[in-house]
Amino acid sequence: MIDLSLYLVTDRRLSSGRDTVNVVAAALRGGVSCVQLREKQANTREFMEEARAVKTLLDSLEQPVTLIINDRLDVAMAVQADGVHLGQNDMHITDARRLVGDTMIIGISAECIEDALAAERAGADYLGISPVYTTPTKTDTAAPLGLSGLRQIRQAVSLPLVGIGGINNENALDVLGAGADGVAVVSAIVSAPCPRSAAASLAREIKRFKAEHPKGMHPAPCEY
Ligand code: TZP
Ligand code: MG
Repeated sequence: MIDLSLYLVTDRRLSSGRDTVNVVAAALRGGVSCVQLREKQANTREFMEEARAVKTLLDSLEQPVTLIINDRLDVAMAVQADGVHLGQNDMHITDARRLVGDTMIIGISAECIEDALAAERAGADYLGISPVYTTPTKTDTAAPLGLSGLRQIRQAVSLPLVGIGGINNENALDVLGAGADGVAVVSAIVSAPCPRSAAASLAREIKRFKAEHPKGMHPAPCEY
């Protein structure tokens, strides 16, 4: 089972020249529960090498941490990652399922209720609700959904949800309060002077929130 609580998404451009594998190692020490390797610059061979190195790192942990590969099902399959994350312009989930069946976690980015409902119907394992807040990290996004948009999606689908976009220490608990099962962050961890302590303080707050709300914040589904 994937633990979406604190979902790290990597970005080498925002890592202040630090190596992605080292940033991931530090974030793991801080307590991230899931790692998505997102490589928009690397060529396929570099992506493969990095994915293998991160997989080796995750496999060496006492407590397994899920590895998700962004965009590239072929890379995910080749390194035996746990899953792949697909956006609305990536391979369709139906085609991905045809290739990997239920052996792999498939996460889908949803920017509106319709995306979320379609992904749920198509058999997604979780949704990345994007973007919750404005973010400079990804420029080709829809308008921010805000907490109300996130809440509406929470009410429309029963899949696990992770919010992404502009999430940091200041607003992470609001995102959980609106019904997300976890928060996905890029810059709040990879650009932090100390990715370990940035992850640790987010993880601490999230753990506290979850202890106070053991059933999560799942309002009853409504009719659409
Ligand atoms: N998908 C939707 S928003 C986003 C991605 C990859 C970037 C989020 O980055 P940050 O730095 O956590 O706002
Ligand atoms: Mg994509």
